[in-house]
Amino acid sequence: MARWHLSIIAILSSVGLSLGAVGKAQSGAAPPAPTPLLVAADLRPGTDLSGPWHYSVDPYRAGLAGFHGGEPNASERRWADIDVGATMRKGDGAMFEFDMDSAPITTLPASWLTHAAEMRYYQGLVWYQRHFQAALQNGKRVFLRLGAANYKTRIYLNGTPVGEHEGGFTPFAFEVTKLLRNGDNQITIGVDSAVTDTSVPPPVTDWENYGGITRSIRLIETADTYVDDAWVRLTRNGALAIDAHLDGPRAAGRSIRFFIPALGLSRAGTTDANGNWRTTIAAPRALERWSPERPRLYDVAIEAGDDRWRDQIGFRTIETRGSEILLNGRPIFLRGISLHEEELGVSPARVITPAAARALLTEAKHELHANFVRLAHYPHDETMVRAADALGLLVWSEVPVYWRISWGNPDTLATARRMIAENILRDRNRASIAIWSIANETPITDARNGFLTTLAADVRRLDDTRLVSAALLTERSTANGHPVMTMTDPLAAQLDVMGINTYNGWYGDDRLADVPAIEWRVPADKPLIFSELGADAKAGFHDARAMPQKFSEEYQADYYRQTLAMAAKIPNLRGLSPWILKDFRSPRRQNAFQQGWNRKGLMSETGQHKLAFDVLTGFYRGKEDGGR
Ligand code: GCB
Repeated sequence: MARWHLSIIAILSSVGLSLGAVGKAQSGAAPPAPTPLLVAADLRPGTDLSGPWHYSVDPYRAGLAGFHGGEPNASERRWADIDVGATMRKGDGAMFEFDMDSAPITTLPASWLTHAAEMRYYQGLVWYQRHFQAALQNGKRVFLRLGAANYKTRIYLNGTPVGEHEGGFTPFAFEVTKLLRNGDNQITIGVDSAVTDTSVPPPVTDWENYGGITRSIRLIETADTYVDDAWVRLTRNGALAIDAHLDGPRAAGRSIRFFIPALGLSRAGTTDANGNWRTTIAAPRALERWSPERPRLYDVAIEAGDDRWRDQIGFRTIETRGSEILLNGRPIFLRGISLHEEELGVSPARVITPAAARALLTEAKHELHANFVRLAHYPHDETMVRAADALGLLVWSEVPVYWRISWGNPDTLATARRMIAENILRDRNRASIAIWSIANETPITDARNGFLTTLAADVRRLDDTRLVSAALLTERSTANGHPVMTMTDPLAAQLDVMGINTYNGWYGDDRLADVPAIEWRVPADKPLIFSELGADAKAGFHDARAMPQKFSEEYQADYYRQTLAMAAKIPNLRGLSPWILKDFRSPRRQNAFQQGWNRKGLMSETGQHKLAFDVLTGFYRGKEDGGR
């Protein structure tokens, strides 16, 4: 905990120093200190609370406040530790407007979208409840950890509030050691999917707002003093650097030991007064570096007293030199594809099991010959990032700072800062993550520049081993009869890699044949990535004419051919992450081809390849072995 506070203070005190070329960073309200981090919690022993849960909709949020405001009426408190049926049967006049024990049952984790037909378009508050058994043990601590719940979450254990969290895509944990009962326990979770003008993301997006508990729900058991945070990485100068933070009554002055058994590596030390330990070790000669071709992961452990923290970590460096991106010191072209967090199938509910993650990423890696994925537009399930580590795919990770954010609102800034911190602290041990992106298609204003300058500074402070990027907007003009796309965003000065989304030939009336001649004016001294390009096609819809219509597979395939020809002419283009691997739900897309889906996938929602899939595969095969 202490370490977290230190880093937040460091971030805040940096604000005055981070006045970059684009203007003044905003300080805003301090991001609330996150609850325990429990880094690599997914590998710690615990009790899985996924499975059957009761659920109850609460469209008027009566469980949170009375209808005149103030405290909620006793008859509405879904989290009360009470047997509603038995209490009413007593006949003493007690009455409730809910009964969680007789409410419908669903299986978690999953968005409520598929709980029942009437839940498909529900946005608002839903209460979940279940019981579980616990056996208390002296000297142990227990944390309740959710991988993510969208968007605002309130947790109660045995009738007592445990904590709240805002943000739909990052993990959070609360200690429940003192609230647990030996034997039966009742847990209630209220999740409100409503996003507002001040949330991150804002309400208008191009994806489905999957409300509910979409990721793991676990009780995690640790020793009384345990490794709450650990960061193990290869620095750009070739050393292994280890930071660890202990939490608990014996965190200070504690013996601690770091191991990589496969390398015969072991280093001992002692934590400082705040429970922190930091060391660097010259990288052993035998260390095999992680790369997409050889995604070598090592079992890594840290021991402190009774606690043993473990993770599987790959070691590599990523940096830029001029307009090059260097992986392990060698130039790389990022052969990418974008993905939403949505499993294959006709009715996805954002259930990313290891098998679902592998199914998606295997298409990218082995069918498309990609070495890079853009996990859009928010941090994906940790399962997805672990699968990228194991399969050998570099990752662009981002926060949903998208389109119309309330740039001037200090609470929105605080939310975004906390979200990016939760994302980085969860994932900075993942070799696959190469780029942290701070924003997508955000119009330039002073307020926005300040907001994003603050985020960029936060990222660099939390992780100095990766690249910072954002998907930037461009302006269009005409010169010598052909279109010119110019990027003048001052934020580019803060970034290591410039991202640009391009849709010429899809949005607007450019003819596909004219796309290759489009001229790009972007700073040449940094790497550029086309972070999106794409066109819709309905799988199976064909148009064999010389000029096929939009939404046909032929149009999409030709769009790819012409856009790739355009891209090939840009000297500092160092990668692509076309939009997108698979068709995804988007309620704003309602024409006859779309019917609620964004059809820019190279595959349909069930995995049927469209013609454009092979076009991009051909381009990527030509780029393998460093080809440009
Ligand atoms: C974009 C957005 C992405 C959309 C895509 C589209 O530029 O970043 O979220 O889904 O375009 O399909 O229009």
